Amino acid sequence: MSEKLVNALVNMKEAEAVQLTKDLLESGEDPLKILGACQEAMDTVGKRFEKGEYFLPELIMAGEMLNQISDIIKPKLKGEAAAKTLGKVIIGTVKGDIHDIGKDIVVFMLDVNGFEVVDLGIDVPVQKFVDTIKETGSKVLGLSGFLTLAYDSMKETVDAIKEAGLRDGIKIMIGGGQIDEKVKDFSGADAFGKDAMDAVKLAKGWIGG
Ligand code: B12
Repeated sequence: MSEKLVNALVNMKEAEAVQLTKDLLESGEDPLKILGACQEAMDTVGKRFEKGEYFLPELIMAGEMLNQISDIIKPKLKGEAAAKTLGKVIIGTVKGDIHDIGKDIVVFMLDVNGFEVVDLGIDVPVQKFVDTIKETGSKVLGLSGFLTLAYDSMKETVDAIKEAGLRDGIKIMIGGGQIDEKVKDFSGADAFGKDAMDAVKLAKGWIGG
């Protein structure tokens, strides 16, 4: 059935995609697997966009469908700790990039797993990250990005944190669409996470006891 969901998303069948998500959840499917199917579908949508088969309206439509689906899924993503006891995590989509659906899922998962999340939103200037680390004393930073230009913004952010003398006190994880281990090495971050659960695992490994 998740194959059907992938097809509905790729073919912009909004009502069908929403219904299939509800059916999958009702039949007991793991919500994280449904998110995985969404990621797979978005890869195909992105490729069609690159090839000139899809245009901006399809990207926008894909974003809208994803937002609806994540709203349906979120209540099913249960966390282990309700109290925000594990520590603070700062997160934001880096300068020049406005993609936030993946980041918002990461924020949600960190939150339900017991972290206090400081979400700086999208297109976050380098200095804003530096200032927020100083203000909050947070020990973990998450950088999200989807565009190729986000690689440079991530590196600039990590460099600015170093220059401000804050690098030793903070662990930095990166993630989002096309981000991988190579971008981690290029940017100087500590770790790359492929999905929201990775973000939780990394943060727990660093400050979660
Ligand atoms: C939907 C979408 C949009 C929507 C975004 C809506 C929104 N509010 O976010 C809109 C229409 C606004 C959009 C705009 C653009 N987009 Co766009 N978009 C996409 C698309 C199809 C899906 C992205 C998405 O939401 N994925 C679904 C989420 C749930 O999955 P995920 O992102 O992978 O998230 C998970 C993990 O990555 C991880 N994660 C995410 N963040 C973090 C952070 C940390 C710390 C960790 C550990 C993990 C982690 O956890 C998440 C949950 O499990 C992608 C294609 C793709 N394959 O990603 C193109 C894509 C990213 N866009 C692309 C482009 C080109 C654009 C535009 C430039 C188009 C234009 N001409 O204007 C603009 C950019 C505007 C800007 N300055 O940012 C290109 C980028 C190409 C490139 N090399 O740079 C892509 C790859 C499409 C393509 N193949 O060409 N886009």
